[in-house]
Amino acid sequence: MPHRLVELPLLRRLKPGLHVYEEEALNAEPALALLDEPITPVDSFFIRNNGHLPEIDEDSDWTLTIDGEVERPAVWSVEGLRQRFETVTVTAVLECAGNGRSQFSPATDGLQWRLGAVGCARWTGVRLADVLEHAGPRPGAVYTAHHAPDRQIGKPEKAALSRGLPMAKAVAPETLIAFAMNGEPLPRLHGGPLRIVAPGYPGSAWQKWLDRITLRDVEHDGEKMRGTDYRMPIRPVRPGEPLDPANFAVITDMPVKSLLTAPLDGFVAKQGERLKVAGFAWSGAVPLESVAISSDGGESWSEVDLQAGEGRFAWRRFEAEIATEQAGPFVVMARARDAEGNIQPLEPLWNPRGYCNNQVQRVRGSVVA
Ligand SMILES: Nc1nc2c(c(=O)[nH]1)N[C@H]1C(S)=C(S)[C@@H](COP(=O)(O)O)O[C@H]1N2
Ligand SMILES: [Mo]
Repeated sequence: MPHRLVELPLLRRLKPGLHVYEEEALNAEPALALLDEPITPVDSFFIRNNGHLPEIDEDSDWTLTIDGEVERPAVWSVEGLRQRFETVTVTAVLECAGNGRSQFSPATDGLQWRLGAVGCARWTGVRLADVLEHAGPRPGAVYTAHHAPDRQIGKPEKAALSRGLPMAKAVAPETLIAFAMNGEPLPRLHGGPLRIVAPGYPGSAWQKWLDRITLRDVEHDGEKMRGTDYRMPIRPVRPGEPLDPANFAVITDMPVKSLLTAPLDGFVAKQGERLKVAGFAWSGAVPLESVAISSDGGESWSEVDLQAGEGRFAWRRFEAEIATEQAGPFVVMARARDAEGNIQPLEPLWNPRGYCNNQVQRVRGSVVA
């Protein structure tokens, strides 16, 4: 059965709680109330596409080609990968580099994501390292290039996205070619039958509908891999300043961050009752260390207990209760810190394309007598 573009009514049925930004390049994010679970259900998971959804026939016809700087190029079927290589499951946060972009001032180009372009799922597949080892990378191989059949809107000759990984991340044990999500076959909307899982890297590195991996002897320069795309300035850039792509580097690591999933913006609490606060924290390459919350506008912070979470790349839950002594406006904030002392900033670190906003979230509500 050929896979047609997803019809909006179908999406609304599959993922009823998502706010749809764009239909042609389907982009949608959940309300934060839907993210209040350690493992994000597929029907609450955000969707990010740079182009049309590809038309895919049966999974059984799918092949993955390995070529470029390798001794033994190969073509794998999904079944072939499953039979030849060990199956592993990694629980990991997938976050779009543009998550939180709507909070930048001045506004930057790009989808104006609120805070929901993130989720944590169990990803099952084979290690990219094993598949590459089988092909025998040549000494000159420094970067992978990932390819998929989705095309840009109005430009069918152009790939929607073709990104890659530095070899060190490609062969890291957590990096997968995944075929399942939360124990189900990987849904088409999330890249089925095969996608890259690159824990700690921005979502853009998690190529969906993966059908070719080419090892390269230079940093990959595919679609959305050049200029300022998914790149951060290596020294601060002021709004309006002319941009020199030489001052930008590929985002290879997402910053430490937390998300409050309770209470929600606009909450009303009763004076004298304790207010339940809950959320999640995660980080990229550097492990998460701690989370503190504040209910006095950041004057004082108190550390909360972090639940274990499912391994190094999963998000970790925190729950706390805070006193509501005075009636009036009430703001809850959470701030995560990683093991190298990096801490969420109180204001976003502006950059021209609006990436990696890990500013402290402020949930605003009120306490009533
Ligand atoms: N082939 C392909 N893969 C892709 C993309 C895309 O447009 N095409 N978007 C990337 C981006 S920017 C993100 S944030 C994630 C989103 O994954 P999801 O839609 O499963 O949430 O997919 C990545 N993989
Ligand atoms: Mo993204």
